[in-house]
Amino acid sequence: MILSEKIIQDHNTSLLAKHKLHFEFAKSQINDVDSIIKRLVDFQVAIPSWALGTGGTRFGRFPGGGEPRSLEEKIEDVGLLHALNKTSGAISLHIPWDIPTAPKDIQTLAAQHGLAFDAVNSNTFQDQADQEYSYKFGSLQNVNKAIRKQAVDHNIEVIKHGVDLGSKSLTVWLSDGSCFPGQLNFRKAFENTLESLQEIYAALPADWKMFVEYKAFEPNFYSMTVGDWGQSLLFANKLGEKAYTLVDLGHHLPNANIEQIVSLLMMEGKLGGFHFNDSKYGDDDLTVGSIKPYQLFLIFNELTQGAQLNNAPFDQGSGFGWMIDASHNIKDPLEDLLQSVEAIQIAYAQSLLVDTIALEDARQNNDVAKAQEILQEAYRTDVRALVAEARIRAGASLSPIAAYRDLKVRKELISERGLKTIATGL
Ligand SMILES: [Mn+2]
Repeated sequence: MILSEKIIQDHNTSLLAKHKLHFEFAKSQINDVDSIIKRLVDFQVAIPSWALGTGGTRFGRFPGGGEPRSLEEKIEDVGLLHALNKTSGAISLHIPWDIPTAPKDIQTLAAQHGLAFDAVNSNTFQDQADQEYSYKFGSLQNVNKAIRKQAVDHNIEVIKHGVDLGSKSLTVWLSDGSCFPGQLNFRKAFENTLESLQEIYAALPADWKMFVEYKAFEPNFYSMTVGDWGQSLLFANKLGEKAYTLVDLGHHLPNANIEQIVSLLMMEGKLGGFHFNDSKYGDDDLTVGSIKPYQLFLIFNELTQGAQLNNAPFDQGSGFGWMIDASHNIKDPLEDLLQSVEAIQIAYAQSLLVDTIALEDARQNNDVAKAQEILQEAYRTDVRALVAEARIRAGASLSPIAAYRDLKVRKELISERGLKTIATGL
């Protein structure tokens, strides 16, 4: 299914009058709306191939209808999202779930939908049917050199698939760790992992980056070998200038101060990118901004300020990896992704409203209340009309979810693909 710009424009027509009223009001309240809108138009968030089907929990999975059955259909789904919001212009693939058998054809198809290929992701947290050794006791950390080599070779194969498609980065997330005290020699596990990562790093093309993603717990519940940003940064620093830390919002212990982590990683020039999602308890993979929107704003505030200080804008083409990483149970995945992208845009726009000079002045004078007021003034500003206006100017839908529903996208996907399809992936 393809949503043409004409269909989307026609759908916008009935919503335009109301939008104009909202936008005029926003313009009267907010300075320099055109520059904010331009930055919103330029900002793209990658969609992971595994978020297009219904996720599950260890208790069950309740697939929806019309889920993509192939890489081609996953690209088609991201194409639908991008047609609706013009902000989802990249797809992130997971190997071996999405091995491109005819990479040139896949590249052409993606280009037809206006999509680029974001980071490629390796998978050594599951055993595949055809692999020789099991990752039950870890992959890059494994005490057995042959198992480590198998995992290294897999990562190098993932890089090759990425090269074929025009990706520029590899994301490595390891489930490696231990479940019980005594199981693992922490130091040896770190050293083995470092040696394995160095072998993968050596296979990176010159213009590639490696993102080292961390996670505090799960599936290992006593220790994770890349368990927090400190461990990730340690690996990234030892690996070299092409290695970066990747922050997944759901991969922290409860109440971690993620915005502070972001600030310091940017100071070190080692923030590689983000996996956006939201959570209340653990790695819940809930819709971005659905639980802790103020935290999301504070993170974007650090990103915006860090980018200013580093003189490195983080919109399209900056080399940062911006991605949603979510896969949950009950919503239509495409509606969820539209909501997530919008939440990211809102937080980004609000962060651009912060009076950074006044904030720095308040900090310098230890004016705590003033500093808080400045941030909350930005956070409490309704920027939704700016986000909508950015979509109009980019040729997207004024209201992506309304268009998705009114144009009966899911019904059409079910009629094309069937009711009982299951996307490959988690
Ligand atoms: Mn992630």
